[in-house]
Amino acid sequence: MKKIRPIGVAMGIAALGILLPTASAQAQAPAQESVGVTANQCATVLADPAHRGYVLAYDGTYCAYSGYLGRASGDDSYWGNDQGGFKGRADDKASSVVNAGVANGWGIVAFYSQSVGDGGELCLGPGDYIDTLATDRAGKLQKFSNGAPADNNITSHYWVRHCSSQNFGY
Ligand SMILES: [Ca+2]
Ligand SMILES: [Ca+2]
Repeated sequence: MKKIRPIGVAMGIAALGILLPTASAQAQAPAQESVGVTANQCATVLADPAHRGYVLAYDGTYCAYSGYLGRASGDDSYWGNDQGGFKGRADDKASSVVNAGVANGWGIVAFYSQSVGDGGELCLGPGDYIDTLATDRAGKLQKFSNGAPADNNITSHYWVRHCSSQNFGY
C-alpha cells in the first residue's frame, strides 16, 4: 500500500518534465569549463572548418585561445613586422602551432628561427599540431634543425612541398 503513493508522485514529476522541455535541456548541457585545468584546444582548432588552409600559432601551450597570435594561408617571411598573417607581437612567441592546411603538395609548414627562412627549420605536416613547442613527446627539448630551442623562437614560416631538414615537430 505504501508503494503506491511514491509512484504517483513520480508520474506527476514526469508529466511536469514534459511541460518544461527547456529546463530539461539545460540540465543536460555539459560543463565546458574546468577550473584549474588547461584544456588542449589544438585538436578543436584543427577540426574547425573556418581554419582550413591556415597555419595558426598561439603564445601559450595547448592552443589556448587567449594567446592567439594569428594565422596565415600564405607564407610570412617575418613574424616581427606588420605584414602577413603574423604581426609584430608574434615573433619569438609561439608555444603551440596548428597546421590546418590541406595535403595538396604544399601542405607542410616549415617554421624558421629567423626571418626569410634563415636559421633552423622545424616542419609540421598538414592536419597536425604541436601543442607544446618546448618539449617533444618524450619530454625532451624540442629544437630547430640547427639545435636552437623551438619554443618562443619561431620568426618566419613557408609552405613547402618537402621538409629539407626532415626535422618534423615531435
Ligand atoms: Ca610563448
Ligand atoms: Ca626567432
